[in-house]
Amino acid sequence: MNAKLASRTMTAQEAAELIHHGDVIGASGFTPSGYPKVIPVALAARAVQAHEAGLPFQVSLYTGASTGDELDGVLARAKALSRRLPYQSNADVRAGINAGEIEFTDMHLSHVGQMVRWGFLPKPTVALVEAVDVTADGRIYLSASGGASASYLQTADRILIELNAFYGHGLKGYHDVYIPEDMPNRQTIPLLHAGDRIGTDYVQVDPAKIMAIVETNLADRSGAFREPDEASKTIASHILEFLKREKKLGRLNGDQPYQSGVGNVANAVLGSMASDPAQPPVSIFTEVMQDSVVQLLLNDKLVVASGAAMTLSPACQTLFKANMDAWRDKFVIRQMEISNSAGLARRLGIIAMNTALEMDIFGNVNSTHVMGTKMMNGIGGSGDFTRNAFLPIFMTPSTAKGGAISSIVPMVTHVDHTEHDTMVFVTEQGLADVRGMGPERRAREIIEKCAHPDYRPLLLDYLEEGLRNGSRHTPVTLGRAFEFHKRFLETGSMMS
Ligand code: 0RQ
Repeated sequence: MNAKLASRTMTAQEAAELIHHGDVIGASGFTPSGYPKVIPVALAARAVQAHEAGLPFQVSLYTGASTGDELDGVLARAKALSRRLPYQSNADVRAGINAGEIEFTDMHLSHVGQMVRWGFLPKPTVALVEAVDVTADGRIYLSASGGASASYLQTADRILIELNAFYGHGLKGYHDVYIPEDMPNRQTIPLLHAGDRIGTDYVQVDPAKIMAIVETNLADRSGAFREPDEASKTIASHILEFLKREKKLGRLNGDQPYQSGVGNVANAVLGSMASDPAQPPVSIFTEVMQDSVVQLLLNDKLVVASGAAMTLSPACQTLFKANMDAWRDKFVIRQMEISNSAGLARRLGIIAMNTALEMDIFGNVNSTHVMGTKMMNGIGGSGDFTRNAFLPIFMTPSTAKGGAISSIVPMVTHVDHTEHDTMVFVTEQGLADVRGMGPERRAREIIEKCAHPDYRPLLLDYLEEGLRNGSRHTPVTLGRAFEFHKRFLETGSMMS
């Protein structure tokens, strides 16, 4: 670090003093990966002090996606967040959103960078990013996530950096930073294969904007993955069987990359691929590269993986650290405008696998709102991928809360993915491939293949009444459409 930059090294408390009430923070972080870990803690303490003194202190927080508790949790508990986007999964942030204390904009992740650069959203005033290196001429080498950091760094006037030695310089070379040109001069994104590198491995900024550098040595705080439960394993086996059949039918070729959502079910699907001796090597074009991607690599089943973050369990972080030099050509960390690009999902012909909270018999999917009103996490990248995938797959256990909730309902209470976007549904009960079917056939297929047997008669009864009294095209009975949800709210179970 040259003298000029060295003069900007300071403590987290000093850096937090550079953030003011009303600031819009564009932070790094995508799932608990590559997010700032000490400045937000100091900022939260400042906010608490200000509140105790009767002064207002709140900021807006934009990130890549959800982050760790040292960013989202501390700020939410300090009542320091007025606005949050585009995705979160922290219990305290969620509570603040559902209590109406935090305004949450639930967005397709691929939209964020462009909306920030073009001023659709209030411009970030502060970029707060975790990096592994920074140079005197303003090259910032990001840590384990890409998110929307490059757009935040370009638009904000104040840049605060946490320089984290945990992965250190070994992580240099993993990122591929590419921002599409502005219209009307936008070019074709020159990416033809999942692993192509089309940009730089750093973000270039004006070094004069770097106000603070805080040195740390801290791991991302991500949890260990649970051993997949029986339902997840069964869902994974239905999907793998289906994909093999599709290949045999000539409707998939071996090179089409996979996108896989977050969480244990998604991890179980890729984990099952990794342990299937018959599985040929696959490419991954996704958002979050989880442990299962490393498992694919260790089992010689990974061509390359591209995503917006490496989100690894503590054990897998240690393994990654030990192999960073050897694995550099196997992983690409991108900005989410590229990892989630609609155009690239179409071009590459991705197979998208995401988790639903609930799906209805006609194929609409709710990924975000419990009982239609309570925000869970957000749509994240599931819409970016689902609408543009070659083959979108939604998975979920057929019931939740010990069977009191059916994940297959007459009508979803909030629509994130419409029947026009969806194609294949999977629960532990089976797989419904509804491509090319009209609403009635879709409904029969989804009820028969995916619904839990206890709920099938209720769903069929609903469908039959629609066919008797409603339109024979989309047999909805409006007066009964939310009867499952109403019953759950009244009795604690969707079962009659
Ligand atoms: O609640 O933990 O209190 O028991 O919802 O359910 O089965 O553990 O599922 O952790 O995989 O999350 C859709 C939320 C699934 C997630 C969602 C209850 C259930 C449990 C969680 P408890 P599971 P998961 C790329 C892709 C949107 C974003 C996305 C998500 C809790 O996958 O946020 O796909 N997706 N991004 O009991 C009421 C129902 C329910 C229900 C389950 N029908 N009604 N509660 N639950 N079904 C990643 C990114 O974008 C970063």
